[in-house]
Parts: sequence; C-alpha cells; structure tokens
Amino acid sequence: MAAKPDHYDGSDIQVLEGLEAVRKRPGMYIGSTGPRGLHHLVYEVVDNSVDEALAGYCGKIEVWIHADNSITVADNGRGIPVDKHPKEKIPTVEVVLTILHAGGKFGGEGYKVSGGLHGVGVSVVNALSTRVEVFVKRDGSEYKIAFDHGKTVEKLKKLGPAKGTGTKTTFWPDPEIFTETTVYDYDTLANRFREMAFLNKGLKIILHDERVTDAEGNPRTEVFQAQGGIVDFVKYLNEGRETLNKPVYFEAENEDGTVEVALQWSTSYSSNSVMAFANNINTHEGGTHLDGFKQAITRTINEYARNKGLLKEKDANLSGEDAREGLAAIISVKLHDPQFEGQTKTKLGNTEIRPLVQNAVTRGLAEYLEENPTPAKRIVGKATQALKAREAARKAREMTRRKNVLDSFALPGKLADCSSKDASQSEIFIVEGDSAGGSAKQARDRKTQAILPLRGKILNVERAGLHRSLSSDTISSLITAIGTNIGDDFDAEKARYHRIIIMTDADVDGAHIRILLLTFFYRYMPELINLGYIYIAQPPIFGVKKKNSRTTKIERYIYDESALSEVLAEMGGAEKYDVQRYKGLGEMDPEQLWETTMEPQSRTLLQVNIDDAAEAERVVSELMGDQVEPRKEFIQKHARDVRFLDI
Ligand code: 0RA
Repeated sequence: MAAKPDHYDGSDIQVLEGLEAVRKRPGMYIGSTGPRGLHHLVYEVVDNSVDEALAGYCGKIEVWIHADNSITVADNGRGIPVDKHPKEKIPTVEVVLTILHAGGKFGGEGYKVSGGLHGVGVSVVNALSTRVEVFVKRDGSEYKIAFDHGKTVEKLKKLGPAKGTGTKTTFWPDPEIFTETTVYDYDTLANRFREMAFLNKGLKIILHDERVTDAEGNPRTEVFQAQGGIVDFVKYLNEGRETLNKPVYFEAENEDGTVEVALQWSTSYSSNSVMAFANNINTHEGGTHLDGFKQAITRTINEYARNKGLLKEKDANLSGEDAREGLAAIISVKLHDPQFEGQTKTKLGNTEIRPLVQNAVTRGLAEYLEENPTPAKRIVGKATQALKAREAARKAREMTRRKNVLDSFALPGKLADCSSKDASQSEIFIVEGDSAGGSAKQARDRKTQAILPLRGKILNVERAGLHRSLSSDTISSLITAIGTNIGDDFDAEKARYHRIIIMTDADVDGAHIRILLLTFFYRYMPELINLGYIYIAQPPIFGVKKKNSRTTKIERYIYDESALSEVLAEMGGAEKYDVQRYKGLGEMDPEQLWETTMEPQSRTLLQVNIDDAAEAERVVSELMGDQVEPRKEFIQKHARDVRFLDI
C-alpha cells in the first residue's frame, strides 16, 4: 500500500509520483524493457484474473492480441469494485489502476495467494502504457474508465445495464518505454498460458491472435484448460516417451501453504523434466520446495530398493541423479508470503515449505511403491541402470583424461581452430558434412573463426544415454573442441569460444542435425544456452541473379521462403531473373558463404534461448524420444518451414 501523507485529500500527487517512478525505472518493476518486460505486462494483468480464479470466483480468462499489438484481458470474476474507496475517496478500480502496489493486496482477507513475478500490480502496466481502458460489469451495470500514460483521462462512468460480472482490460504498451520491440510473440504467451492452465486445474484460458486470421477472417485461437491439473502437465512433458508408471499425485496443506506434486518416470535419459513452481511462478533457480522434493525422492527410492532386496548390502546407494533419471515431475506450492531470491528472483527461499514438501512426497511415494510393486520394480531398475551407466561413464572420462595428459590438449583432428586464444573473441562453426566444412574453412576469418565439420548424423543423445554418447567420435570431438567438459566436470569458464554456431543445410536433414545438436547442448551443456553462447546460422535459401548473365554475380540473397515473390516484384518482376535455390551450404562458393552467413558485420544469427524449458524439453523428447510416430508427424508437418523452427 502506498504510504500517503494524510493532509492530501486527492490522490493526484502521490499517484503521479508513484507512476513517474515506474516510468523512470521500469526495470525495477518489470525486470527489463526488452521483450521479457513487454510480455510481463500481460502476465501482470492476467495474474489478477488468476487470483480471482484462485479465490474461486472466476473460471474463464480470455486474451486477445490485437492487430496493433495492444492486448485485451477479460475475465468472468466478480469485477473490480467500483464503489468509492474509503481512504482514497475515488472509485476502487481507479485506485487499483493508479496507486502503486494497490493491486491484489487490498481488501484481501483470509487465505489469499498472489502471483506476479514482482507482484507489482496492474498500476505498473498503466504507467507503462500509452492508454488503458477498463470495463467492469457488476451489480447489473457496466462501467468504463480510461487512462493515458497512467493518468485518468475518462473518469469512471456507468455505460448502462449489463448481465453477469467480470473485468476487461485493454492496454497499449508505450513504445517510448519498450524501445526494442512492442510486438508480442504468440508462442511466448501461449506457453505461459498453457503452464497456468496446468497449474490451476480446470481454469480455462483462451488466447486469440488477431494478427493471424484464417480464410473466414477468424483470429488464430487456442484454448488452454487442464481438468487433470499438474497430472496433465506431467503427461504433457512425457508425450512421446515410453513411461514406467501411471502419473502419481500427492497433495498436502498446512497453515504455511499448499503443496501439489505429480510425477512419472519414463525410459528417457533426461533429468531436467522436474519443474518447481511457487504461486504459479516457474522457480527456474529451484529453492526449498525443490530441495525437499529431491531429498524425499532419493531417500524413498533407496529405502524401498534396500527393503525389497533390489539393492544388496554391498551395493552403493543410488544417487539423487540416478533416482531422477527419466523422471518428469511438477512441484507446485502456493504460499501466503513467498520469498523469491536468486539472480533472476526465481529461487524460493521459504524454509517452512521444505518439510511440508518432503513429508508429502516421502509418505505418498512410499505408499505408492508399496501398493504398486510392478511399476516400482521398473522405477528402481531404471535407477540402478543409471548408477551403472554413471560408473561406466566416469571410467570412460578418466581414461580420456589420462590420454589427454599424455598428448596434452589433443584437439580433434577435424577442427580448424582459430588463432585467437581469447574465448570472448572466438567463435566455432559446427558444420554439416566435409564439403561444406571445406568451403567454410576457406571462407573464414582465421583469427577468430574455427570450423568443426561433422561427418554424417550425430548420435541421438536422448535415446543413446551418456555412456554411448561419450564413446561416439562426433560427440567427443564436439566436447573436446568446446573445452568445457560435461556433467559433474562441466566448467563454463573453460569454454574455448563464446559463440558456438550451428551451421547446417536448409533442408530436412539439416534441420534434423540441428535438432540433434540442440538436444546435445540442452542435455549436457545447458549452461552454455543460458549464457547465450549457442547460435544458429542463417544461410540464404535463394540467390537471385540476372537472366542470361554471364557472370555468377548474385543480385540478391533471400533468407525467408515467404519473401521470394515480394522481393522479385520489388526488383521489377520475375522474368528478368534466375532464381537458384540453395539446398546445401556446399552449393555456395566460399566467398558467397562468407558474405551471406559468416561475416560478423552482415550476417544474422539466431541466438538459442531456452525461455521455456518445459516446451523445449517436450519438443526435444517428442522428436527425439523412443517413439517414432511423433517424429515422423513433426517432420512431415514442418518439412517446409523447418528452417524457422525455434527451440
Ligand atoms: C478485490 C475485490 C473484488 C474483486 C477483485 C479484487 C477483482 C480484481 C480483479 C482484477 C482483474 N479481475 C479482477 N476481478 C476481481 C470484489 C469484492 C467483492 O465483490 O466483494
């Protein structure tokens, strides 16, 4: 609640000072003014509606991305109160929109949890928008109020009689604040709403994108609703995988908050499908709830395995990593006063929640294993296998280490290294095939650009597992060239390049290799993705040259399939030109490869960024997992636009 000297009767001074502070330092309130902050505005508004849903008054939230990138959020909750606020003497809805920290927290009694990354409230959205309009339906009438840069420009007025209740907010993000971009990304919003629907059982969220319409003019629309809640979330994470048990669900509650856990093992080798949330926020950095969960899993699996004689007396204990190999799990806690810590404020600090999670999972899992001996054996079997593989991989690593001591710094023979030893200035192109590798070696700037050609397909690390992956030549040369090692021995400081660029052909095979490489980085060097070191090169798909021209001079390169006809029209019509489609990098000569794809000044690189680990994890395992069907379907569906796949 904004502190307010009591001799002001109006709220203007305080309001303007408050919202001015938000406009001066937006980063403090929404994290950044880049794309993340822009999307955060939507979450802030939607979170208020979700709060209304958590309180039991709202079942449906509808979101529109309008053609001008303004956003509307509508819910069927009670409607923000419109009566005169007892302290501020203006309508409550105006207080909510104009006074900092007034959102969500006011009038709250009894049990109430509040989402929102910073919990800053919708007044921040108002401060950072050129215009906001709010429509409220309650007590049989509809009301409207409007704002300009946070200032009230249309006082609350009654529009007329109306049925039902609810709140509808439209805002236009201020381009003077969001200087980088004001364009909303559909997938970012869709992924967040899917997650929210999973985390709030039964809640219906509908997303419309009016920038994209079908033949009849209907906007692209998607409905997110999960009647099974986080159990559906776990099934979603395991789509395309061969599972070892039906999803298990536990919940517990005490005066500190509530805990829900769903988990299911599969034959996958992945251990990063465990996600923890606090008040609907993805706690990427973990925290006390995740610690409690991990401890409970390790202990319970070990105890069960010992009791049933599945681990012998002489056997070592299963490690946490062993027990979690192939585990997909959602931990969702809701607490009154969440403490968010860590670099990105996504680490839960509340110590009281650890024993609550730990006890719930220990009790629930022990009971489940006891009552379901068949899946229980499979789960323990998977963990013991993981233990053996870990041992074998450790031995293999020790061997390579010893070898490295003998012929020190044995870099892979295929690597054409750069001469610079300054990693921040160095980049490595991972290139598909020897012939493209040859072109790239001729084209490169030897000082800063290294080339590593890969022969043929790289191993599918999702299916092969760590031990077999390490004994693959391609994978080990990749690891050695990059220099960081993997797993427990991973050290980002040892990265020999700060730009690791995947450069593959613009066809389905190229896309396949790219996905395999991304899977590899995601599994074994995820930190390099987080550091922003992994990139995808963007070679052109077409080269356009003058018809009958004797020279090979390319007039124009085209990087986007859909832009071809437009560019040709712009160049004066298709008749005058020959269009060459580049199927592979090898079809360009070194000079062309340099100017289109490698030259730092003119190229475009896509930075690989795992914003939504759940989605990446799922796509990777759906494509790379044990089951062949989803992969076939995906490749057929995306064969044409596979270049633009972003993972
Ligand atoms: C506090 C009290 C009441 C409604 C809300 C908040 C509310 C806020 C938002 C923000 C977006 N949608 C919302 N829906 C409801 C109502 C209290 C009452 O009616 O007694």
